[in-house]
Amino acid sequence: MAQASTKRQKTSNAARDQEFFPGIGEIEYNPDANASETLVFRHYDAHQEILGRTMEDWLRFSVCYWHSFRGEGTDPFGAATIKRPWEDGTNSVENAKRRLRAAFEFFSKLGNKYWTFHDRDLAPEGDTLAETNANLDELVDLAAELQRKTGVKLLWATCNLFNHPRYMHGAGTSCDAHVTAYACAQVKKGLEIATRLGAENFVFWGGREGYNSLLNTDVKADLDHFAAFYRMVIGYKEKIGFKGQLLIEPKAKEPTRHQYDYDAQTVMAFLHQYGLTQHFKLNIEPNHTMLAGHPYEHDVVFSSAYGMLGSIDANTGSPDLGWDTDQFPMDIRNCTMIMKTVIEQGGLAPGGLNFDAKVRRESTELRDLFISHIAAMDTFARGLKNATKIISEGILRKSLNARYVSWNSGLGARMVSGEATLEECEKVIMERGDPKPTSGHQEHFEAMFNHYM
Ligand code: XUL
Ligand code: CO
Repeated sequence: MAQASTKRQKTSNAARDQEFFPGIGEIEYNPDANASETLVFRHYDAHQEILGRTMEDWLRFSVCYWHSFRGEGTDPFGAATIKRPWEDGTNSVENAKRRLRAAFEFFSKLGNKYWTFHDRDLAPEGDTLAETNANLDELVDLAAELQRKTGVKLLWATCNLFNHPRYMHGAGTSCDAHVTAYACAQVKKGLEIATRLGAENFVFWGGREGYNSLLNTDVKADLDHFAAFYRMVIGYKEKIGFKGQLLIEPKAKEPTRHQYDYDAQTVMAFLHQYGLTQHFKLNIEPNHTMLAGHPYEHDVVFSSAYGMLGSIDANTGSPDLGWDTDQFPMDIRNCTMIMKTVIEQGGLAPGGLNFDAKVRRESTELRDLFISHIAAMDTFARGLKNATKIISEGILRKSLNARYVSWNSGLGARMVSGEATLEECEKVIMERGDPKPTSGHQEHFEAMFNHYM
């Protein structure tokens, strides 16, 4: 008996000390690194101050668990290409724990302060909800210990309400109330573990919330049920005192033909329609924004304009492909546009920039996992610096304000305040005649923007 427990002790000590990324140390900042040195930060200097805040505080980088620690390089046409050394081919709790230790070693070396996960990425699903919850508790215990040791915090947790066959018709919008009840039970546990781990947000991405055919779908019933689901969520959140921000993540299509959370404007209209606006903000993923047929930064700008931008899934897609590719954001122009909006709204906290991105299935080495994150962090750091210049110099803003100057006084101001009437407008037009044509100067704006790249 004593021997067995000593042996078990040795095994768990060995597991604790195992290094999963040998040969890679803490990633350093070196602005002088040459082009081929991709395991260093050239622009992201965590403690450098910009506009009275550190880069780390502006950017609030987070690594996502599902792509970086559960992703194996599968795609709709191909099998796994990536084999990680911590995987033993089983879906056991033991394997899940080893994987989590590997993840925290990665976070500590990379230097991100946050992580995100789905409940089902973290721990294997059991035969019953009780068994599943017990598995989750074991993993959450370890996550709490690793968070304490490393100082890495939970940006957000979410429930996977789309993968299991039970959710094939939807979760919060299923035609079967029993299924929605299951989703509610799962979210109850999700909110409990999020509370336990101090999550700063809790995300809802409605993977199966949508329709494939309007012939078998009552869209009004679905949306009423969705609102009822969210009301129960708010009730429990308040009951247990979960302090995090609730976030909804829009996506236009995939996996369903039409997703109810199509884009930022659709989600804001839904929340408004059902009186839920004050309880939620949005988690915007630009890759999804492009699937809705919008420019990269569109939903970030729209949600921010209405005070609803809560957090960002920092990734990009290939619009030429047209499906959800979850690539690492590497485009300096795009990241500048995002950071311009983030600075203008005074920051993202309690949200952050979560890399909901995966290495390409051909990028099979462990170092690729580091390089992708480092390069994306550097791209956002450049975006932050560029946006800071744009905002500090104020030249773009001045030109923008000039375009709208007619609304600041006279009839424009009276229309905004509600004092003006159609009759008054008619009278003014009769007196003054047609408006003079004005130039939009789009190319002038684009040239000014390029000056800062
Ligand atoms: C799916 C997606 C999700 C959410 C969390 O496209 O982005 O990973 O971010 O469920
Ligand atoms: Co996402």
